[in-house]
Amino acid sequence: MKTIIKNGIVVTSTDTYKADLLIEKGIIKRISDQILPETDEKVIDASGQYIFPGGIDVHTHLAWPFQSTGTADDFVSGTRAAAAGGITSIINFTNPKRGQTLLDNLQEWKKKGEPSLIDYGFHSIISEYNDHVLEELPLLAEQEGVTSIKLFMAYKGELMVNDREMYKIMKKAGEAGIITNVHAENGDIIDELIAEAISKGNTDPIHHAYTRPPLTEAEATARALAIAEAANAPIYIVHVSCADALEKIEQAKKRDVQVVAETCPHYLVLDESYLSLPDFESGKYICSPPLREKWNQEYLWKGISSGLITTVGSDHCPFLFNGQKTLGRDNFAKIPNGVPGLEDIFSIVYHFGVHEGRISLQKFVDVISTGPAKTFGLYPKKGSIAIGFDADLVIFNPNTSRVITHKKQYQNVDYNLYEGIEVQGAITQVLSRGEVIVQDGYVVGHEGRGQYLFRKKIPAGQSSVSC
Ligand code: DUC
Ligand code: ZN
Ligand code: ZN
Ligand code: ZN
Repeated sequence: MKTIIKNGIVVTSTDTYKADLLIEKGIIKRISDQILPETDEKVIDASGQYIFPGGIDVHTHLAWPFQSTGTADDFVSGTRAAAAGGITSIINFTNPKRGQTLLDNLQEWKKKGEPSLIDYGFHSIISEYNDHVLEELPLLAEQEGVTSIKLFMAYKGELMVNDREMYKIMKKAGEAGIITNVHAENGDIIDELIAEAISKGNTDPIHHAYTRPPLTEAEATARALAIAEAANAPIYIVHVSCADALEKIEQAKKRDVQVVAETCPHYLVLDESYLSLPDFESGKYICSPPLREKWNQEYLWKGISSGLITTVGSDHCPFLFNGQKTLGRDNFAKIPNGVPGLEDIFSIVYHFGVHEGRISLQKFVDVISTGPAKTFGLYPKKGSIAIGFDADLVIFNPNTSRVITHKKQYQNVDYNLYEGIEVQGAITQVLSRGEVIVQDGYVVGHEGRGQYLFRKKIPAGQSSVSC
């Protein structure tokens, strides 16, 4: 089956130009001023619309057990929401059980991922250090194409590892061509600040932010970067939320630490004031790191523009408001940490970034697709529009607008973080490996069509694959 997309405006991380695309067997075969249908090609008219490479969200927590509960989206609802929102590939976090090997754990997660509508891969979380873990790292990369792992510096007793363990794991990971994602918050200080707050009766959601101040993120970020430097290993700092942490990354870059930085849509657009909303509405906005004072947003956008931040990931970690978030109605420390965002990341970054003039179209494509593809070993198969790439494409009408509401979302959550916000532009069609999976804004792709992403290793001394 061949498809021709006619008259669209192709946007990549380096160019914007008018062209027709020919897709054959899921791959982009030709890009030309004009491609005329010959026989039985399906023709899609994209006049006046942008054609973007599909979004690649490398930070999702579908089907993720956490804090005595679990996230509300599984791989069906989550990837359906992703597709609707212009995301054609995700990399989800695993969560190992105590005593389980990484490889056994991965098999369980690959099984969970099978019903996905879009392509999916995994970062293996390591929360329990032992020598077996070190032996398994090269096998993960070689046999399974898992070329990224994740370590936590917070959530003691559940996920946190110590500095020595981080050093050993990161060193071995680097040697195996694996990049280490790090959740950088000083868990020990945070746990003590939480205990102090609770003992004083400070239980409202705003105390979530006060007990995780920017210094706890900046300190952990600097420490993680020092560990990566000592281990001579690549490091990916997830969900950078504030200027203080970004400054540590900038300093490390100057020392040639192999660091890549990510921020999330909620840090770019929402702020700490949401944690003081009445009637426990604030509970909806609890994530870690917490939403920050508004002035930080400008630094994050500038970080994107300057190339200090090369990825925006959703950190989609959805919990229902009724029944999950409300567990912490009387005690902020019991509110599950996490917010939904997979369905909105593409539109939110486009609207507040491109439409409102903070970043260029090229930067948008870079942080939503090309950057993550390069960092996580998916390039040059995914992450751009060029001959030989998978035809993962988003057809986007910039001349319309829509209002975000949970009433029209596919995410399995009873609220939307961006409820009522009018965003410019609308996703009209999404193609995944040449197959139309979103038509006129509605998901038509079927469950189980997603493919497992076996990813390339990160070459020694680098923090991403560039070719
Ligand atoms: N932060 C969240 O908000 N949720 C999942 C884990 C994390 O680091
Ligand atoms: Zn995290
Ligand atoms: Zn996360
Ligand atoms: Zn506007």
